[in-house]
Amino acid sequence: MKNETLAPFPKNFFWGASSSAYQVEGANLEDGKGPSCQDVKEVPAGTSDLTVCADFYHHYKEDIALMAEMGFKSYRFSIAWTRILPEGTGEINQKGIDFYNNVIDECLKYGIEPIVTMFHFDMPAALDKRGSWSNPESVEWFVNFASILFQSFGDRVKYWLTINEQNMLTLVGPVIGTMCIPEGTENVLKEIYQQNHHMLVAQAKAMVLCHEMLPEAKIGPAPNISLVYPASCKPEDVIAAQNFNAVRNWLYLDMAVNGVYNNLVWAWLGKYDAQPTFAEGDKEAMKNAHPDFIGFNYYNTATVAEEDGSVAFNPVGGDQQNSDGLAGMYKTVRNENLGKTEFGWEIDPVGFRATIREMYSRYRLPMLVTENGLGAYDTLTEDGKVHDSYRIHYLQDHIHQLQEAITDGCEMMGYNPWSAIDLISTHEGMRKRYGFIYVDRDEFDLKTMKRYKKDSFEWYKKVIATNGADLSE
Ligand code: BGP
Repeated sequence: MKNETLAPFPKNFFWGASSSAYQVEGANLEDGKGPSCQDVKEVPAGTSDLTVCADFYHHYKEDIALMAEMGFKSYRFSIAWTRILPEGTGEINQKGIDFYNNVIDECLKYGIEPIVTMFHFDMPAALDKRGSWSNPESVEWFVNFASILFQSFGDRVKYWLTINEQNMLTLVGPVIGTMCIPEGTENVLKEIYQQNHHMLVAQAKAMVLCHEMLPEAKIGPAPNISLVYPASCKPEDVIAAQNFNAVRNWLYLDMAVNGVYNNLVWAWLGKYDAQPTFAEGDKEAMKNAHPDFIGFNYYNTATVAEEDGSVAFNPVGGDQQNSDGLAGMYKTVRNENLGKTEFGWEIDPVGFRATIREMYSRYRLPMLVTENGLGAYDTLTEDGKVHDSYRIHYLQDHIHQLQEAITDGCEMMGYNPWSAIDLISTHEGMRKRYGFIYVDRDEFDLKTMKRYKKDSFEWYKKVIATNGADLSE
């Protein structure tokens, strides 16, 4: 469909940006916070640990003021479970509640809508010791945490996201540092999908609870959705693309929205005796949950071909955007039509439009972009500038395709790219920067921690001021 003219962005569109607690806050064991899996994991060689990050914990006023200067309408951030409940369950840490009260109030002071992710990759270490998501009790742990959040912040937080990138926790947990498989597990695939099942039930129950406790609030999932292309029009490649689409994308949204397991995934798990076990009431719980919108992260598409027997059986290989393939299901191939970031992720703005169109036609719910962005090496010049035109170009192209998708009839609530401010990457340290705001620190040298406005900061300010009408540099 060629659009001669583009529909304007909706009024009250949530222009903003994202972050997550464990990647931005620092102060990882301060003021009573307990350790999460991120604090106890072995970080990849040559990358910073997560003790200081961007030190948002001590700089939040200054940082939110900068977001306000850009004109943010929304700020999507996560709440660290272990700041609220240091052990994951039990005693509440009042200082943790105070911190997020301050962050929320600071946002509201500037008319910035807080969009809160309840869980972003940071399982309490104390709960990891009790089996993490493998333990059926994890459903209640999460629901208890959710009820504390709704109780404490629900008077001011109207938009909630349940679990960030549950699909990546399941598909590539080891690279993010989140996978906790109990010792002696024989069927690892089954264990992974049992964990996934517990997360799905926990999410469903949290959505129902949110609607009960906060009738005015809206809640949705936040998976990482990348449309999967077939490498060619060879029918076997199309089947492979359907396989990966099911395993990577639709499993999560079919369940969140319709309360059913994706049939392709269910059949695939059956081959390995890996279908999850349902506890009593799970089926009803999943059916009862109804998200108000779909939050999703988009970085690029994937392209796959028929699996020719060359892919090893490894259900957790690769990273969020580069899959190692799945034995018997698909083989990952390079899409020669697309460029790549400096960190090896393909760049596909048109795929953003295609992904949105596909999702909207499948689920018919309003959608909120909760991440998108370019990880790059940025350089601070001697006069305190960061000339990140490469980031501006990436964002321009994606926002343009977002507008195409809106013109195509897709209902979009907002755009919150990754990330508001530089922070630590999931597995590539501080050097992989995404922010509009530069933080003066290196991988290991904390330097001044001063904030600088990148060129993209001024550009995004203009985009927001014109409600997306002026994307020019
Ligand atoms: C998403 C995660 C974020 C973030 C982003 C960029 O998968 O939700 O936490 O880190 O990807 O990824 P990376 O840091 O690996 O570049």
